[in-house]
Amino acid sequence: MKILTTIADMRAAIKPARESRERIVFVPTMGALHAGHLSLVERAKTEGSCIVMSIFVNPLQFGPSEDLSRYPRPVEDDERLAEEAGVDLLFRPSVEEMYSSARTISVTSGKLGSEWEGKSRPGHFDGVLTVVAKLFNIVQPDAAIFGQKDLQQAALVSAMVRDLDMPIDIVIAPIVREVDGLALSSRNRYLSPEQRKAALALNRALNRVREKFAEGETRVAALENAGVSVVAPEPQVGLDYLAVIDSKTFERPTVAQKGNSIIIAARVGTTRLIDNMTL
Ligand code: PAJ
Repeated sequence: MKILTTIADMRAAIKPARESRERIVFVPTMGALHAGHLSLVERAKTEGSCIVMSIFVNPLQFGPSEDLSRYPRPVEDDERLAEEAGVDLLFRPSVEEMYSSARTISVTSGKLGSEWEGKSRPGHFDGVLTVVAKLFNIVQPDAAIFGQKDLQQAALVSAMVRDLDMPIDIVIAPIVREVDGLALSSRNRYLSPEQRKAALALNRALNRVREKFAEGETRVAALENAGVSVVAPEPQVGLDYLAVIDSKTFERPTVAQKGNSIIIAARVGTTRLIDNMTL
């Protein structure tokens, strides 16, 4: 595995693969790699032969009171995990390399970017799309893999590629969970053992909504109430939102249908967690 820290080196390293018409598949991450990230690499290997991963903790997508400075950066573990997973090129630029002081242009994420996660984290998705657009321009992959874990992010990246005519296939890979159901996240390492247990309420709430739907309940408000009633008794869990939405538009229907998504966001202590499931 080659590790590149400058844009020029990254472009030079990818050139031979492009010239020999290898299919280049890209997995963008912020590091603190876990089995969820590594599942994206596995998926990437089924899509192409040259696998590029980026590790960049993107300051643009963190709010002023968010966890940018404490976000985990286990550099050596990440390099080892990426190499073992089969990454060919690892792009790990500095903030200065990615953002020149002259920078004035950014991508705006539109209406969808200001709802749900975007409402709770103003500017977050503009930051995500700006860095993803930059990374796409640097790597110029044929395909890129994103996790369903960040459902709204995946929808927005797909919309950006469509609306800005970027010739990149976006692949969405399923959520990897712990055996007890907790969705893997780099932020799980902030949780104390007690909070870790409380965090399972997110998954339980999603499952409860799914069960209700399977039993024949289709009224969205009733489904959402069933989910909220699972989280409400947990003193450690502060619910931000739980909603049944159309998986493409992220709008709430009044009557739920198969294929809709249940999305949830909650704070456990100071850690914000998100999860989702398909009905
Ligand atoms: P990060 O949170 O590191 O996630 C990188 C990728 O891994 C995303 O596509 C995310 O959806 C996926 N992922 C995270 N947890 C997962 C899980 N449990 N199962 C499957 N996939 C999972 O998302 C970002 O970084 C950033 O916003 C980024 C796109 C890199 C832009 O900065």
